[in-house]
Amino acid sequence: MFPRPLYGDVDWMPVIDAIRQAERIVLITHCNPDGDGIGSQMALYDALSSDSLLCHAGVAMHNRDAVPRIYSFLRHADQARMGVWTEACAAADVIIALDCGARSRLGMPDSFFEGATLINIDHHASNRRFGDINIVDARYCATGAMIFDLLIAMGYALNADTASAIYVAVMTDTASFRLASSTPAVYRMAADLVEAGAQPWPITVNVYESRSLSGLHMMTACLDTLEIHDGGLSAWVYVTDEMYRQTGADVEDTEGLIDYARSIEGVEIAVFIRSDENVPGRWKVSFRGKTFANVGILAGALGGGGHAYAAGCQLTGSFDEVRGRVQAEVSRTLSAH
Ligand SMILES: [Mn+2]
Repeated sequence: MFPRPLYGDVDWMPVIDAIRQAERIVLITHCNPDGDGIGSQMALYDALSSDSLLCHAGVAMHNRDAVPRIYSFLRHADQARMGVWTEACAAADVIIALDCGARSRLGMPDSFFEGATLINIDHHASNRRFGDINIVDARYCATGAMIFDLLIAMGYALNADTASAIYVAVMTDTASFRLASSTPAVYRMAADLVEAGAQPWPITVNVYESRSLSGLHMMTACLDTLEIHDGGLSAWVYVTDEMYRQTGADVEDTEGLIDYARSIEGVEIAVFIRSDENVPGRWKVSFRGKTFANVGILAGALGGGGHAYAAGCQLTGSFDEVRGRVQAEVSRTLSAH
C-alpha cells in the first residue's frame, strides 16, 4: 500500500520527466547544510540510485560543505562530495537543488551550472525561483516532505533508509514535530515513515543526544552572553571567534543554542549572532519567532530570508554595527504588532 501524499495537487511531472531523461544527476543542498537539506538529499539519492528503475542516470551528491557530524549516521552520508566544484568533476545534465532559497546559497561558481537543467525543490516562501524547473511550495514543513511526495508520485516504495532520511529532514525542520507547520498530514507522513522502518529514538539519539563535550562548553559560554531587550520580548545570544578558541567547539556545536533564548517566558523573538568562520568581519544572524512575530519578513528586511518562525541573514561590519542594525529591525517588527 502506498502512503498518501501531503499535497496531491503538486505537479511533479516536470521533475520526473527530467529525472527519467537524465544521464548524470547531481543532488546539492545549501552551504552549512542542515538536517532538512541533508535528509532530503540522502533520501532522494537512496531512491534514485536504487534498482527500482526510477531513472537510469548516474547519481552523485555534491555540497560545498561537509555533512554535519550528527547526520553522518544516515545511509550514503559518506557518498557526498564536498568543496567548490572543480574541472575534475564530470558535468551533470540535471542538477537538483534541495532546500535552498537562492542559487548563491549553493556556494558554487557559475561554471557548475553550465549546460545542466537546474531543478529547484524548496519550501522557503522567500525562494528566488532560480531553477529551470521550480517546485517551490511554502505549505510544506520541510523539503524532506516534498521528497516524500515526489517519491510517491514516482511510485517508489519507501525503505528504512529513505524513510529515516526523510524523518530526519522533517524532525529537524519542525523542531521535533512541534512547530505550527506540523499539520495532521505531517503526523500521518511520520506514521508512514515509522512504518517503513524509520526509528524515532535511535534517530533522536544521533541528532540530539550526541553532543560533544566541547559543544557543551560552548553552550555554557554562549548562554552566558544572554541579553534581554525590547522590554522582555527579545532575547539575544552570541558566539565570537574567541569563544571557538576557548572551547575548542566548532560551528556545528552552535546548532540549537538559539532555542534556549526563545524558550524564555514572554520572549517573542530570539536572536543569535555568530561570527562567520570563513569570512572575517561577516556575521551570521539567526532568528526564531514564538507566536506573532514573522521573523521571515524580519530577516528579509535585512537581506536574508526563511520561514515565519525560523530565518536568518548575513551582515558585514563591526559587531556593534551589526547588532545595532538587527536591533532596529527587531524593535520595528515587535512594535508593528
Ligand atoms: Mn528546510
